[in-house]
Amino acid sequence: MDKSDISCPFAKARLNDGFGKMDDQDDPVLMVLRHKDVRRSAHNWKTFQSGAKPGRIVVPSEVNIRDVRQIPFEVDPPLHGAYRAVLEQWFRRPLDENYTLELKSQITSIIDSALSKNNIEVISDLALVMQSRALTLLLNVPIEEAETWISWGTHVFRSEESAVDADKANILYDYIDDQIQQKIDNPGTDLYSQLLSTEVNGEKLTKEEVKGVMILTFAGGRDTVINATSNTIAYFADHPESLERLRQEPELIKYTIEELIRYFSPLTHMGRVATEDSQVCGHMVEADTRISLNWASANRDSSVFDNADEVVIDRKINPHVAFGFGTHNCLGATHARQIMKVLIQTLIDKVESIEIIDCKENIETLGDFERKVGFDKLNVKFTPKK
Ligand code: EMZ
Repeated sequence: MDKSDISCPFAKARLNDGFGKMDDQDDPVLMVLRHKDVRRSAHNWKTFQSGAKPGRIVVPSEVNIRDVRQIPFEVDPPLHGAYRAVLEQWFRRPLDENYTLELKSQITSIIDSALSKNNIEVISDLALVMQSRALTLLLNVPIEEAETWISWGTHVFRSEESAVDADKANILYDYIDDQIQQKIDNPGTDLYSQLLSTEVNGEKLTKEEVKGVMILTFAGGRDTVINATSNTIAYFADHPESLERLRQEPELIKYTIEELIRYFSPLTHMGRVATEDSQVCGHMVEADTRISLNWASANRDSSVFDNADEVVIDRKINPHVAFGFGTHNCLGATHARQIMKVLIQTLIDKVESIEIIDCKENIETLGDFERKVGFDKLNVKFTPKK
């Protein structure tokens, strides 16, 4: 087995039952495992809602550490669509030429610095730094702000002691409150100021709503982007032939990005709360209980993907659900894809090979299932292209 391999713990349950069960802080979750059922349940937002108590659709549940509703993630249609409509344009900025150029210069300097060292720990010294700096572009704030975010570590709610750490969450909330106040006093061209002047259904967004969007922007794209980029580096370490092939055929990069994201599925699953008694895959789901849409399992469903457990870098038909599915598909996906694209292009341009020196896997426990989502530590050595 290669170090970069990620096996799917749900294969048997997906085939046999179509669902898996787990407890989460005494609020059980029925995980929906098949691609078809995941898409169908995601589509059925009336029965499986996102607009439950803030924090409850996240697994592990964040109800004990968060009262603020994340927007638009924890809002159902039609209000969801109204929020989404005003946010879409801003979150498409990663496609602008200047944005891409700045991202390119950020990532180039990170890879240059990795190349100049004997070895580098990818999670803290590369992926976290890259995610934080890139986020300054998404927020349109000075790059220096990234230093503060880097000091928070790889997850804004999780710490070594706890999967939902209230003290840690409060650091983020206080920071965002403070930033919002600063932008009320001195508006600029950043995302906070933009949101503060935005109207939804004829009303200006409140401070609470702006905070809800900002918490999501900080939390949603944090460990997910870190996992996607660090797993990408591990993958190319194990598969120099893929790096070489992309050097020869760069037109394949767009397929490779989707395929890596399918294979890694950086976010294992996302919950919903049933508004009425119903059924999923022949299993009873009672009103006010939770299901989860298991993107990681759906993405390995062999009735949809040939060689589902392999990375096929030129896979052309790829209906993966790693960015979710339906109304709630990921708002940050454009930014995430752009980071992946620039990272891969930079590796192609500058790196001959990557060697994994040692690593520690990051394993999630979901009831009886254990899933590798990436690494806690990944020490590698980069060799420059001649
Ligand atoms: C939530 C979630 C969003 C949650 C797309 O995912 O990401 C998780 O990492 C956060 O903990 O609050 O933002």
